[in-house]
This record gives sequence, C-alpha cells and structure tokens, in this order.
Amino acid sequence: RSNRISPTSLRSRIMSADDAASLIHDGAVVGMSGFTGSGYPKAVPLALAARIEAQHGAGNPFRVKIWSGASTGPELDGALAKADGIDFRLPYNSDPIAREKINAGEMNYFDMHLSQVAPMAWQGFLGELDTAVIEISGITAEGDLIPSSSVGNNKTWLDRAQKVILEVNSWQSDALNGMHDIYYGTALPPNRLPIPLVNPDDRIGQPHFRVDPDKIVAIVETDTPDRNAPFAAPDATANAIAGHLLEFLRHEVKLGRMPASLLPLQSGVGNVTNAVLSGLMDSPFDNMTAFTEVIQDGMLDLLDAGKLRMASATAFSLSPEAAERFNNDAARYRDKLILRPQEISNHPELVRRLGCVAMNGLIEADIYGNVNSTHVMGSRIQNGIGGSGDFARNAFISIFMTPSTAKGGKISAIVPMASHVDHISQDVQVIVTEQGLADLRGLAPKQKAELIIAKCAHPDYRDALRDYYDRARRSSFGQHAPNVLSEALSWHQRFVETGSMK
Ligand code: 0RQ
Repeated sequence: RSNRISPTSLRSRIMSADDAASLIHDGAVVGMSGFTGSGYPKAVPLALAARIEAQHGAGNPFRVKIWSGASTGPELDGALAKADGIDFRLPYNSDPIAREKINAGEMNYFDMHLSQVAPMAWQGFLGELDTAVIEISGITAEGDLIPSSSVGNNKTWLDRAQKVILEVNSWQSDALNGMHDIYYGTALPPNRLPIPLVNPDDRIGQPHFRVDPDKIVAIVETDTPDRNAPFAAPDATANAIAGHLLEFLRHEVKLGRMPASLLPLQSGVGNVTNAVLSGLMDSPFDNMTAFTEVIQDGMLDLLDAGKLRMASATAFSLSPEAAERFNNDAARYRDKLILRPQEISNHPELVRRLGCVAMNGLIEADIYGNVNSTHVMGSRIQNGIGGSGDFARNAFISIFMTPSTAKGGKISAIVPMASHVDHISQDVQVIVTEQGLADLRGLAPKQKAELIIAKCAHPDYRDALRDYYDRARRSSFGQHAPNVLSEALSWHQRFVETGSMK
C-alpha cells in the first residue's frame, strides 16, 4: 500500500484492477490518460483486455471506444487492440497492433489535431464520455489529484466523464507535485477569452486536477514504469539533417531575424527531431526555451548542459534510461519544466503569440512543398497528425525534416505529388533532408519545385523528378503549379506493384 492517497474517505474505493475493469461495459466510451508512452493507465486496460477476451471466448460482443491524449503504451492500445476490443479510437496512435487493425479496416480511427480534442469533446458531437481512467501520482488531503508524467486531456476527461477510475502509480516521482500547470479558463464560444500566457514559463493555472469525489468509482494502486520506446542513436543521416538545420538557424540569427537565444522551440516526435536536439548541444545558442508538446531525451540533455532555460510541454517522452534518470532526480528539474493540458501546450493562439520554431518529421513532401505526415502510399496510416498541424500553421518558422529516402532507398521522400496532404504548402516554410535545406519562404510554386529538387531530393531520384517537372512545364493544364495528372501518383502505384518507386 502506498501512502499517496491522503483522504481516508477515499480508501474504501481502493480495489483490484479486475474489479475496476468490471465497471466498464460493452460499448462504453472510455477516456484514458496517456501521451506518448507516459502517464497512461497500466493495470485497468490490461484487466479490461482480459475481460474482453473472456467475453469474446464466450461468444459475447465486447468492444469499447477509446479517447486518449495521444499514443499510449503496449498495456493499453496494444493489449486492447490485440483483444480486438477497440471499436473506435482518437486522436493519435503509434501502437503497431492498433495500426495493423486500423489499416486492415477493423478499427475506426479519428485522427485529429491534438489541441482540438478537448474543445471538441465539449462541443458534444463526439457523444457522452462514460468513464475516465486516469493515472495520477497521488491524491492531496483536499482531494485534488496530483498529475503524473503526462497531462494530455485528463482535465477534460475528469470533468466530462460520468464515472472516474483512478490509477495511483507510486513509480512516478513524488517530485512531480508542483510541476504541472492546469488551466481551467477555457470555454466554448461565445464565451471564450484570451489565454493569459505571454512567456513560455508563465504559470496561469493550478498544480492539481479537481474532481467530483462522488464520481470516483474505483482507485487502483500501481507501481509500474512508463514504457516509452527508446530512441535510436543519431546516425549519419540524422546528423546531416541536424547540421543543415543548425546552419540555417545560425544564419537567421546573424541576419537579425531571430534573437541569439532563438524563439521557443517545438520539436516533434521521432529519431530525427531528437538528433536535432542533440545537435543544439554544440550550437552557439544559449538561454533557449521550449514551448512544445513532449520533452524528449535531448531536452533533458539541453537542460542539464544549461543550454535550455526551461521547457513547457504536455508530457514526457523519454527513453527508459532517461525516464529513470529523470525520476531519480526529478526535484532538480521542477523549476525548469512545466506540464500543461494539451489544449494549452499546443494552442494555436499561444504558438502564434510566442513565435515558436516548429520542427517536425514527415513521410513525404511533393515538389511544391505539400507535406504528408500520416499516410504511407496515400492509404496506410503511420501514426497520425499529432500536434504537427497545431504548430506548423501558427509557428514563426515551420520546418519539416526527413531522410530523403525510406525503406532502404526504395521510396523517395520527395515525390511529384503527395499521396495525402496534412500540411499545405502555405504551412511548410523549410524542408530539410540529409541532402540539404530548402528555404521556401516567399517563393512561388515553380521556384519552390526547383529548390526542393535541387536541395532535398536524393541523387537516385533527382533526375526523375526533374524529368517529371520539365514535362509538366510543357504539358500541364496550368503553369502555376505544373503537373502531369496521369503520372503524378505513378511513383506510389509503382511501389505498391513492385515494392520500389524506382
Ligand atoms: O517505419 O520503422 O517501419 O521502418 O515511417 O520513420 O524515418 O524513423 O522518422 O521517427 O521521425 O517519424 C512522419 C512518422 C516520421 C513522424 C513520422 C516510415 C519509416 C519508419 C518512421 P519503420 P523515421 P520519424 C508533434 C509532432 C506526425 C506527428 C507529428 C510522425 C517510420 O514524425 O508521426 O509530427 N509525425 N507530431 O520507414 C513509407 C515513406 C516513409 C515511410 C517514413 N515516405 N514511405 N514509409 N516512413 N517515411 C509531436 C507529437 O505529435 C507527439
């Protein structure tokens, strides 16, 4: 028994994960905590998956609808997807089993901007939320909830759900208490007001969630680590991308377009963006800040080195080693880190006001600078749009980066026409690959195409892109953004048929 549950009045609601899961019924809409492998419930979803499997074994239907913050861990999305227990899921997934189910057409997935999940839940068209299952790190004597390693949409799930199941995880550091800033000032139009945050380190809310104690139907105690996927060590490609990007930032500072401490950084998920953070360790920039979605290993390194002054996010996204390192020494980071609800960490109003430098990964970009972040060959979802759209459209500079090829060179990341578009060319200002960097700001489509082909495309595909573009310049219906429509997606079709775009 941990001593993390202060109010004695709540102790009677402590029960096993199996008993708590039995309170969730077939067809229920369940709001889960969790964001990129941190702060997700670890016991109740596993027990629910076992219950679903037993029901299926007895010939009974049992599936639930899952709302979360973003991706979670294998004990949640993985286990429930494996049990064939998820009928519908929002808003971001990176679990491989769930991905397979979605791409096999067996699971409905609503991929949406992460900043919009909470306001849309309040709008009501998503329906009622039956149960919230929320991991926390403790309950105060006043009955408020001390958040865990992610905030995500927990505030909204706790407010909207009819029933609340809490997982109190004593693996989470005590020192998390005080690190969060939960803002309760959001409202729907016509009552929406400005959000009073003007610096990345402003605190505008309170450290704890409030909850109606009468809604708490179960409390489950756990002592289980977050399970984030480890990062790959930056390879030559990632280092080359980071090198081009840092040179660009130095140039912007030299021309006086950005201060020497840069502007608040947003860094997306993935190995490449983590490599850029490592690159910033050896950069001339000091006193940097981050206004971002997740705190990765690279951000902890920058904080430790004194390069980064503070970081604001909604969740940790640390490798298992970095999570241990953070947990053993969390008090040291308390004044430098702020975790907020994702509707605030990713809020377009704040991203625009602060002037974030947005750095996100991509699946493919076309020669006119439209970016596909989500769909392989136009139809298979990889993860989801995540926060990339929240940041890209509203950033001071919107940067996208990728290796120039995928799958051992069989796929070009630069294509004649993107097979799916998440970020229109107006939201894509800089594209970087290991080949080079294309600064697309202020350019017309044909100027962009020439730059992207010359700077970003892999040499194996450059001539074919030029040939496509030259022929488009001769035959296209229009000459603003010339295309050969009958050929524009032929590279993708070739890959689907032969396993290579070549
Ligand atoms: O798949 O592991 O099966 O080989 O996509 O690709 O190159 O390791 O790059 O980890 O940076 O991820 C866009 C997916 C890039 C990510 C994406 C395959 C590739 C590999 C991963 P394998 P890499 P990264 C805010 C920001 C959307 C959300 C976002 C992402 C896998 O950045 O999910 O930006 N972004 N959030 O093989 C086929 C291509 C491909 C391809 C890559 N052209 N065709 N497969 N892959 N390009 C933060 C949050 O939202 C939390």
